[in-house]
Amino acid sequence: MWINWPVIDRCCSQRAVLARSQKQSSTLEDPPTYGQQELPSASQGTSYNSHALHLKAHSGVEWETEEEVLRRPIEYTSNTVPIRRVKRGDISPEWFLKEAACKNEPIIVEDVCNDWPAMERWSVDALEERFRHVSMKVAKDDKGKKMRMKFKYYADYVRNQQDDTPLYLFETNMDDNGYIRPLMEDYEVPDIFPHDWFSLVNADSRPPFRWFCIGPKRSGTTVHIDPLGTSAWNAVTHGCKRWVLFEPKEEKSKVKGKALLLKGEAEEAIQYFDFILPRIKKAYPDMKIYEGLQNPGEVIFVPGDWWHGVLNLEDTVAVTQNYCGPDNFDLVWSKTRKEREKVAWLWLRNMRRYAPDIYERAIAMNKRDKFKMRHQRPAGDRLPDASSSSSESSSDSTSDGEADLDPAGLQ
Ligand SMILES: O=C(O)CCC(=O)C(=O)O
Ligand SMILES: [Fe+2]
Repeated sequence: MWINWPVIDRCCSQRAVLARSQKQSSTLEDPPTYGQQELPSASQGTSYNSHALHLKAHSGVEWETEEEVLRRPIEYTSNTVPIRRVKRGDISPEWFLKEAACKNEPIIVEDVCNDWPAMERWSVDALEERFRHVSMKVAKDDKGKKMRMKFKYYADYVRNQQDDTPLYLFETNMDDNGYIRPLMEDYEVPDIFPHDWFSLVNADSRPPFRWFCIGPKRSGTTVHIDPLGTSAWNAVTHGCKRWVLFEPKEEKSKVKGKALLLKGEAEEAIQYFDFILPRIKKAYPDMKIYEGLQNPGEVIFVPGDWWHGVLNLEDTVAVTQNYCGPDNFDLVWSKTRKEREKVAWLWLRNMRRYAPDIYERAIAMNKRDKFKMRHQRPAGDRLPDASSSSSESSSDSTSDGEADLDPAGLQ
């Protein structure tokens, strides 16, 4: 059974990465076995190892291991901006709202979670003791179905994997799955993020917003924007994440280095940080590239609409939440009313009931932009660009389709 692991992880991780977005899921009670024939062929992408070897051969430096990229320091060129850092003890929530959140600037806050039980309870060993038989989401299979794996198998995988793009555990059902819920006791939302205006949407209609993540070393997330203009905080309890961020104004093709990819090169996180990002730095000297390392106890703030990507330099455990608050409401509302019409309607209804100030803000925006919500338009009247989604995230992006919105609900 064990011998099959390198096969399954390579197979799954090459085809699909994160498990957050799909509605259905399959449960794997025991490690699945995949046949050799299902391995991706060499033509599907350059493997990371062979590329690194190639580089070494040309640079004349002796080949060490593929771990080298994980230890390489950030290269500070003229267009690199180190992500700003502050200590939690030196700031207040008011300062954070005014100087970071409202200014839409990424920042790493040190010493935020040092007291969380998670700092001890979330080592892979400790998690394995508590969640041995609990299945968590680790990937999507070939048909796009979520794949779940019992934690005892995932823990073994993390300890032994040598993959190019390892299986990333992204579990979103933290509070509605009773087996996983104990994780919620291990951390608290940092008090510098007091707002959660999406909580006005009933839990069963609210887009996913909270993830428990385990990224084995070399895993990561390719450059993307989070959904619906939401901002995010991400707290690391174990390991180290390397981050890159770009301002919202930058073009998708540039931040992803599309024009700089050679034939056969894949766009996975490790290749991105190893050789695509250095090329981007050279090719676009005027583009600001925000970079930094996030260590245990630290929280990074990712402002809404900012491009961002991550490489896990070590086996890394983290929790992340996306939010809407006074700092980003205008962006989130303008995207939600267009991209998630039913959610927007349910949200507006509850704003009106429970948060009149937010309701007024949403209505004023609709008036200003002459935006007609679905219940205000004739039946069958679609928004001009309703299908376009500005979010590039691997997170939930399900559309609301032809939802039945009853105008009476807003009366
Ligand atoms: O930690 C990571 O890999 C990135 C997380 C992230 O950007 C996300 O969940 O949207
Ligand atoms: Fe993200």
